[in-house]
Amino acid sequence: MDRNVRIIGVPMDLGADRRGVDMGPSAIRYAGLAEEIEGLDVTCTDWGDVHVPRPEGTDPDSGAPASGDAKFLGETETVCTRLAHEVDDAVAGGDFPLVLGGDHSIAIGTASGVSREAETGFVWFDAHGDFNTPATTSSGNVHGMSLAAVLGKGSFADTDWAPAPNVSEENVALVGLRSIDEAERPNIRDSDVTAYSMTDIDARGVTEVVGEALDIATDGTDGVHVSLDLDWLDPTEAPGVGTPERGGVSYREAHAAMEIIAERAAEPGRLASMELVEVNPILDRHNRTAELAVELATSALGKVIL
Ligand code: HAR
Ligand code: MN
Ligand code: MN
Ligand code: MN
Repeated sequence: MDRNVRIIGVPMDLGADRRGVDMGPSAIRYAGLAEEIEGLDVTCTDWGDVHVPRPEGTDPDSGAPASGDAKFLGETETVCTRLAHEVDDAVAGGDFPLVLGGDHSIAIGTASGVSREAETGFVWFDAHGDFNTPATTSSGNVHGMSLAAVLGKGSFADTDWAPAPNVSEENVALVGLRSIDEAERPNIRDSDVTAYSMTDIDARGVTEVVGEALDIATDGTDGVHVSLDLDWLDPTEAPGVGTPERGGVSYREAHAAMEIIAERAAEPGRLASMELVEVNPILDRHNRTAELAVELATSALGKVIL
């Protein structure tokens, strides 16, 4: 990594049903994130946390009428607008933003901040598509809609905060899918994103799939944002997530993917930003999912075995 890493925590859980993911930033810091990054001879500054309102005393129906069935949309807008500002600030200051969630709804803020001045491709590692809209969601949870929001799908198109300024669908690749809602599937199929399921990884191997995902995300863009939902991994490796899904990638496959990202970071379509989301220490065993998040982040930032 050729830039100072700026850590930005977002203790957000309003986009998900299970409380505990708001403690993700603390758990990831406690797992030694800053120390491990400095061990790579990369400087690192912890910028603290973006303020997130508490769900107690807030109204889940805020943000209506345009929100349809999206809970806490007003608060999500507030948090994502703050985060977008912080990420934009980091990029403008020549730093590399490393954002710690929090649930995956925060990707709306990261995307908007990182793409403010630059065409940005996305590689979205996830078991889920996060492609629901307020019209198709069955849960009302914004973390299941965040990629659709970034791309201005459905009623998100009518908002001025959700669609990212410089992200094209053609430059978005999802990797590792295995849980898509019935009503969500056509949203993905009718879009121009490229979606790789676990079946693709089974057939072609993680190296080839991630290499192709990076080709898509770097094609004509200034940089790539890596959004890493820890439920991308198999729950045997990452038990501390709110919505675990069997059949995810292994520990080695996840490392291989991050190492490919690190290799590409030196190229012109370089790594622009990264986020680690959905870590839930309450559901975890001895903080191992947060430790895994730290290991994967350092791999993506250039850690090698020899
Ligand atoms: N698809 C389901 C929904 O919309 C579950 C989605 C989300 N879980 C996540 N996001 N962790 O990746 O509610
Ligand atoms: Mn500022
Ligand atoms: Mn997700
Ligand atoms: Mn997920």
